[in-house]
Amino acid sequence: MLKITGARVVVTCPGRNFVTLKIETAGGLHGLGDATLNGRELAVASYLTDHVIPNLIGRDAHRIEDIWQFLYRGAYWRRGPVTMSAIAAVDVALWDIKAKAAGMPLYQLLGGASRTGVMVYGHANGETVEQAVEQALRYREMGYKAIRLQAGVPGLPSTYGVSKDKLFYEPADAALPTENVWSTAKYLPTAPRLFEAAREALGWDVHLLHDAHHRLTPIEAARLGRDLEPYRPFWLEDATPAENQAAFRQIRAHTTTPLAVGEVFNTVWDAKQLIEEQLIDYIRTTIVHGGGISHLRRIAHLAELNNVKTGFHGATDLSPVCMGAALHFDLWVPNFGIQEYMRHTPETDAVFPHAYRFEAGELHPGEAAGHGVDIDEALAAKYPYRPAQLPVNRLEDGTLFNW
Ligand code: CS2
Ligand code: MG
Repeated sequence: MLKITGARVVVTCPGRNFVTLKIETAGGLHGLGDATLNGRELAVASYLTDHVIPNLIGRDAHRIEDIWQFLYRGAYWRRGPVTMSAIAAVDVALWDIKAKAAGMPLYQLLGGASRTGVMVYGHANGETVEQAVEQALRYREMGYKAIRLQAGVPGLPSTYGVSKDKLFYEPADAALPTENVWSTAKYLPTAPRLFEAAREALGWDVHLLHDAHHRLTPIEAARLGRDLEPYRPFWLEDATPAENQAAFRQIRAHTTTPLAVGEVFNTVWDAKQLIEEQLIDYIRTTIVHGGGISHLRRIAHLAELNNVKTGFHGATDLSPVCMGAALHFDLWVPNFGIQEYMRHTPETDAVFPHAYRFEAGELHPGEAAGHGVDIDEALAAKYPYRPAQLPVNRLEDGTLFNW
């Protein structure tokens, strides 16, 4: 019995908001879990502080599965991003504690390494195709084997994925949502041009990815998937909003471009049809929003049975705690695909010292016991929460659309 003696939520904003759960035990071991939900951070902080932590004190930290089931079934109001991010934070903190108690890195506890390192992809973007390709060349110089390409759309003032600072991308840029303007008609011709220029400049020995960010109808997604086929993309991500899982049958019927989806999912139920009908090739649901390691193992095993690989979300709004835990999972999981890696800023990395390292296009979680990520609470306290929300999108005629 390893008694949980305390737990608290740390909200900090070293450039962007992060929510971290710290669980302490009688043995003096502590564990950390990421609970960051971009634009809704305080909802998860309250869910943990007001509704979860009182239920943790006195429980056995080793009983990870029992606590997961208590928090999932016991909530009554199951699923949803807030609930599952809170459950994820508890789950990851308990896995961190168990691995520390066992004196081993978390990947060993999961089943050991299935590969030598974790292939990651970086984010090349630019206002123009030329600028995006220039950034892609820079990422290749940095050793990346896989690069996501995003470019501005002529005629639109801004576009998803194009950032001012080329190495860091943070879309939650204001206390209330900024309004972006979108036109699919203007966008559709740009992505093939971007990929053509990128293949011309980088050749074929690099994986190229693209994120359509939920903005196409299924048939538009099929059109784009077909237009990109000559350039062999590694994947086309979030091609169409995926609440309607069956909609992906239309895309699948028209194109061989691999499909990735799931960063906004929070349980296996969001992806069950997509996976069982093999309508996608990569599942992006990640540890912080998908109920933690215990639930992501279930999703990964279902995916494994159906030729679907993992491709975890890894944007800057997922903290280094999530990245650390994800890398241990990535090193172990048999059907690993790729890991997104948007670098955090130096001030974020200072708040969250970590063992993972980037080398030759791969990340390795390191050999520290647990998930290898900690928090400097004194430094975290210097960065108070700052209200920030994600943008919204409107079509050119003002219709509210998908961001
Ligand atoms: C994007 C994210 O990383 C991705 O693939 O979809 O930038 C996403 O927009 C943010 O994580 C939302 O907070
Ligand atoms: Mg995405």
